[in-house]
Amino acid sequence: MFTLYDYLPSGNGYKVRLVLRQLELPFRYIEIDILRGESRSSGFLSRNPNGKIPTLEYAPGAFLSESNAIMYYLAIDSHLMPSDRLHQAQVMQWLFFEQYSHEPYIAVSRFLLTHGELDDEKRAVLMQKKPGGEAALRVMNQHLEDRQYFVAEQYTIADIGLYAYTHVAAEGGFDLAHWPAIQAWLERVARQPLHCRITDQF
Ligand SMILES: N[C@@H](CCC(=O)N[C@@H](CS)C(=O)NCC(=O)O)C(=O)O
Repeated sequence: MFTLYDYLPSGNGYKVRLVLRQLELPFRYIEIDILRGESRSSGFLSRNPNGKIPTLEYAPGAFLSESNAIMYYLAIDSHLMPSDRLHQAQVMQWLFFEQYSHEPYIAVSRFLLTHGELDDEKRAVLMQKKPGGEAALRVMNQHLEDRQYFVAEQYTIADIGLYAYTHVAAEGGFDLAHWPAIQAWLERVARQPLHCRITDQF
């Protein structure tokens, strides 16, 4: 059975939880309190030397990290991944977009606003993050204006990867009312069979 090392509020962890649940793969959940430094303990660093959740123990003593790589590993032969080679590459395109052009702005803003006191230093970082986050949302909204899903008109791990932090973007100060195509897509994703919420305990 898989073991997932995770932190419940994490969107990166939520991606993996969603895939495990929607593929009906049983797993053991171990909470790592990143605020208390548990991701930097020697025990955890022996599982992921980069000190980050999510980390999946896919076989006894064998670990995989990076949320999008874990999703790929779990979903490669499933209905969450298209079979066509170009479509698979397009899934990767959106997952790289998520990590480089979306997560560093939207997820980081959410973390700053939901963890600890808001001081001047944090306010300055939030202001720097705003244009990048809005740019990512603009790209997504434009892509979704004439599509149901990101790739091949089917629900894939590209949608899961982007849903994770987009559906809680308001917690990072981003107003999704400006982006109607994103809002409609979020509802579509949330209606998928076996959907779970970021706050659901395992
Ligand atoms: N690129 C990584 C990012 C993982 C990441 O940033 N994890 C954060 C929580 S969302 C973490 O573990 N932080 C604790 C730490 O850095 O000690 C992924 O997609 O999995």
